[in-house]
Amino acid sequence: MESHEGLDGGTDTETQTGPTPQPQRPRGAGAPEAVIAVSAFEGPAPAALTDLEELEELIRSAGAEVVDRMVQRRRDGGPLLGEGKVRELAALVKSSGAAVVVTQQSLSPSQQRRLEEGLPCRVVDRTSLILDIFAQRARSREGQLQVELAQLLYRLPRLRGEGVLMSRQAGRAGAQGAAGGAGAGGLGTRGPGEQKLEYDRRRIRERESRLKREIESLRRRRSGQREHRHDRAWPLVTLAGYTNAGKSTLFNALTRAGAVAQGRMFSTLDPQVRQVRCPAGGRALLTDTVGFIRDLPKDLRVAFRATLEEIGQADAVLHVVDASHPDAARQAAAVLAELETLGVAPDAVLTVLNKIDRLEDHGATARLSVDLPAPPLLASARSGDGLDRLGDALEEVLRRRFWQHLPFRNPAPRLRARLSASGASMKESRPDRNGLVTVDAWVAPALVSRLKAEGDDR
Ligand SMILES: Nc1nc2c(ncn2[C@@H]2O[C@H](COP(=O)(O)OP(=O)(O)OP(=O)(O)O)[C@@H](O)[C@H]2O)c(=O)[nH]1
Ligand SMILES: [Mg+2]
Repeated sequence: MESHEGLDGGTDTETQTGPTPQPQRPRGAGAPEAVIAVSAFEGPAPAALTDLEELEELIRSAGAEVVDRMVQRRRDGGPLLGEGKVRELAALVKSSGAAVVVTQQSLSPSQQRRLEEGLPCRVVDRTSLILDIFAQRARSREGQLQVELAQLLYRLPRLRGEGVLMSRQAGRAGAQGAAGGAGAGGLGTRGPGEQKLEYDRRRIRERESRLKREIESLRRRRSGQREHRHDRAWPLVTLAGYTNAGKSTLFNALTRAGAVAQGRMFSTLDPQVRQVRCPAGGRALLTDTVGFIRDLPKDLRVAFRATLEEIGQADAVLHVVDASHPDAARQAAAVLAELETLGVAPDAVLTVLNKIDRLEDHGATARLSVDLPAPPLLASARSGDGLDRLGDALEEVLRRRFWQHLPFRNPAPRLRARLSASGASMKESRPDRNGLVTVDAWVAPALVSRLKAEGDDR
């Protein structure tokens, strides 16, 4: 490819476009939007290429089509893309018929504006792309509120930048829709510049507070339900893992549920809970939840705090890794770091190397170069391979806390009924010489303490 000023010649400069030049095709209505993926990276090139592949996967998951890519090493302290590079990209946009350029790097409002001025298409960064995918997937009330909050948080600082631009534009002919797409389009272009923006900003802040309050009240309701589940005495187990690792498929395999599992990223947003039975009969509640991704946008992290916190409260976490993914080790490391921030104890984590049916060499998974708190389990959620061992291992992790030997002088019918109503599995010994009966129960320690505190007939 032709090189341009300020970008070529140095050993620190790499440019790649490709994979294959796409002939321009007429795109009918309803066809997926054509997108060019762009990365102006710093740091090691192999990681940047893997990140770009992930970006392309995200673009496809958002329902668009990647028609070309541009990878460029960014010069120290230089602009994201130099002028020549922007011109090159503009030509690529025209020849490929792309409607959108998506950048791997986050764009400041001024970077975004500069690119939009130089390109005949919309410009979106990775964060905003992920927010878009979340917006498409959110089904539950809580999920929708969380996504809306994340979008507001993302947009607020950007309004300030646009405010300056819009106030400058206010005196001009005016209503050229901002190229930022839905939501950003038109904001500030119709009114008297800053005043309109101030007004909108205030309303946005009000909306932000309302959303936070509503999310908090839904969270409280859900945590009430969680308490109730504790009443039922079962341990809480959460699936966690990189997006697309196979969490929902494993959830379905373990619970015979019908959770959506698809070969696209972030299929699951709303937590789902089902009962699972461990091999020796102990029961647990299994939660399927939203997937992780490297560099999770901070606005999403804030908005999904409640969902993420729930992972931190689980009695055990099944950390699902797509062992067939070329980037499995980095993905696993990213998830483990996230689990640590959420306060998950290392001995509560069971790592499941999933999709082993796609591996010819199972030994390859053992060489996965990531520090795991415990030896991983190999499984295929699709074929069912390894799920028995997984059940045993899960039971082993939970057994330490949930399998209890409770001595009773006389387990009166009332106590038996309470334990049994709470879902505890019980085995009762015959009374010994002193009339003591031991009840082996699979029951949460919290429930036992409460029964004791309530002065049951123990
Ligand atoms: N070959 C193979 N494919 C699997 C296996 N487990 C899951 N998959 C496929 O991987 C893709 C992603 O599976 P999901 O279960 O949706 O993954 P997830 O982790 O829930 O993904 P998100 O909810 O998007 O974060 C789907 O196409 C599944 O059919 C497996 O053991 N073997
Ligand atoms: Mg899922």
